[in-house]
Amino acid sequence: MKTFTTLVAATAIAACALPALAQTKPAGQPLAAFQADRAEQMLAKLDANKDGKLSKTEFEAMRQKKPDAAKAQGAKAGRGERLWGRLDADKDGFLSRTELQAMAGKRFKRMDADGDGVLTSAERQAAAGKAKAAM
Ligand SMILES: [Ca+2]
Ligand SMILES: [Ca+2]
Repeated sequence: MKTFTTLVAATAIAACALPALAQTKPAGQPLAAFQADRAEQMLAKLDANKDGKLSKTEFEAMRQKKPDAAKAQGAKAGRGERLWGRLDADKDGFLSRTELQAMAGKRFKRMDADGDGVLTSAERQAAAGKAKAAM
């Protein structure tokens, strides 16, 4: 019986060790994954003509659909223009996947409270709470 108990204990230890090994990736979402996800989500939602990039019209459609979000960002006359100017880095009149990822990266840095390059669910919730408070 003693042997059995030892065996169970050893198995339990091994079972605990496994998830620890799998955790070479920290809990939460790393920057690159966040950027890729965001860009894909925005394209999936906003790229009306499915050309893989956002035209200004497609991008503005989002802002008009979400007036609260635009307000939270402090939308004023001309703000959309300046925002677009910053986002369209190569000034081709479209937001490419790369440009959307750059935008997501900036957002990530604002949300990553402890700056460790990983967005935890707590940091996401805090950011969501702030957005609500701004409204
Ligand atoms: Ca561009
Ligand atoms: Ca973090």
